[in-house]
Amino acid sequence: MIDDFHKGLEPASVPQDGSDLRILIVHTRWNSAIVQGLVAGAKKAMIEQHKVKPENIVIESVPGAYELPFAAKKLLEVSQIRAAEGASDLMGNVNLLDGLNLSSPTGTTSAPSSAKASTTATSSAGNKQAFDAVICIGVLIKGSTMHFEYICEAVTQGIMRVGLDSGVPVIFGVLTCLNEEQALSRAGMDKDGKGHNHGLDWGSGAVEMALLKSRPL
Ligand code: DLZ
Repeated sequence: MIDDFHKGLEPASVPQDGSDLRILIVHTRWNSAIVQGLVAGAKKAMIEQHKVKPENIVIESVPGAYELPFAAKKLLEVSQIRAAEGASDLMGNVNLLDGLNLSSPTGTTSAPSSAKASTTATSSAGNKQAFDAVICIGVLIKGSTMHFEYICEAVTQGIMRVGLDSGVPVIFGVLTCLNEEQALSRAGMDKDGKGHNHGLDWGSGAVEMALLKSRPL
């Protein structure tokens, strides 16, 4: 047994200051209770460990894990257009969004009322800073058919593609579990309390990767 064993992600060697970052979380409504625990973990790490401002964390929801890559791509694009619009405003130029009918700063993804409220609250200030990182959060639990394998493969590839194509880090916050007990343990929600909330690691990972993206080399 290793004495100083650290469960989950070992902290970075230098503090990761996220106070200037804007982070998007896209989560599923499948397996909602466990997903909410993971979302809470990601937010906790970003706010308490990395000083990300709560109003700079935007939360959107999608139906299931299969929809995560599309939503991440779409919302990233919208945030980048909004940021360009902000820069254009500052220069006194023509509005780049004229004719584009984008109704909200975070796009048009439908969400349940609870998730929508938090999205509106965080985005209504008209923040035009593009997202510095995205965290896609979901829980896939194996059933009795091949469905699980196909969705896992598609989501994994899709999330990686969004990150590589956009140049914005996209964290793979998707648990792929054989049963519900495994998922509960990896969300730190197991009965015996031995589990670890992987959402904490995803929050820290998002900050670290966002800072890496903009680090002068
Ligand atoms: C259909 C389905 C199944 C069987 N299981 C899950 C799951 O465990 N976790 C999850 O996030 N989504 C699941 N889905 C829904 C798919 O991800 C997707 O929403 C639908 O196939 C519609 O595209």
